[in-house]
Amino acid sequence: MAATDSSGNTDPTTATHTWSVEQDTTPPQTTITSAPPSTTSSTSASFSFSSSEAGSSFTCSVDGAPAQACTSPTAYSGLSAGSHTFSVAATDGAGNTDPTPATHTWTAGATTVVFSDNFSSGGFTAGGWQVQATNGGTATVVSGAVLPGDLGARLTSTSAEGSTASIRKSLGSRTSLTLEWDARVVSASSSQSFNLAKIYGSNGRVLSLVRSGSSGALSVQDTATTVAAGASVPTGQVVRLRLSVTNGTAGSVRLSVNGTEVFSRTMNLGTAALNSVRMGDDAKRRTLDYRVDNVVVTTP
Ligand SMILES: [Ca+2]
Ligand SMILES: [Ca+2]
Repeated sequence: MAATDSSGNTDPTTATHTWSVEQDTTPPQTTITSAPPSTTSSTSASFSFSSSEAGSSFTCSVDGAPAQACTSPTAYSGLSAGSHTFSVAATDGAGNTDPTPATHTWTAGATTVVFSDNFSSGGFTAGGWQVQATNGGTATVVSGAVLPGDLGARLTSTSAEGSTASIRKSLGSRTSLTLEWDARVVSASSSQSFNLAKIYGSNGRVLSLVRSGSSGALSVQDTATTVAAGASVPTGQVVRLRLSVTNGTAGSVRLSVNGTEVFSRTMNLGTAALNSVRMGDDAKRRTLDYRVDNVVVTTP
């Protein structure tokens, strides 16, 4: 700084003053203040968090994804079932980022197995199946039904009058259930569709998974409509199917094939409790040889 007097003379010795500011080099500490429980059936999660330094900003990440700016609370939805880790790091006003982000690990989409059968008992009795096989239709447990050397269910029926084969399992009253199984269609009439599985409520059938005889294409049928599922079960192939339903007039139906979701839609499943599943078709005169194994039913 230099002063100039009223005559225009500038002070030849510029006055200087040196000072220092306490520079902030201390990173903030991040704390998660609310998070999901360690195990939950929900596939959504919300987190609240705070910083030891006022005025901090935050970045968040789930499962190691690139961190993104976030504010508290931050919510996630549509998480896959299984273990996830959330991490959040505060950055203070001076740009110091917490080198040890706060983390929370939890299990989303946890389910309870209400029924499973791999048919290793050699029959249908142990699983509590009700067997319907009439007029040349057969329901048997045989080795190699689906996988080589492994016991599974084989359902066959013919074009004969009254011929049918299916197995049905009661499950108690459920609002939501997920039915998974290994399916293999060894042969089926190209001119007939048939039901790979049906789900029932206490007022009757609410949902069918239908396979087209000509193409193997799948469709989902509620009490009123049939919708293409965008997937197929080709003859001879082993396909893991997963059908998740929640009842209601605006119920939820989701279908996965070999672990990939192919169909998700609101459908009318009625309001009655879901109470049983049928593998195979109780319609008659269907010419088919259909195999089923590793049936698992879970609830949220
Ligand atoms: Ca600081
Ligand atoms: Ca088996």
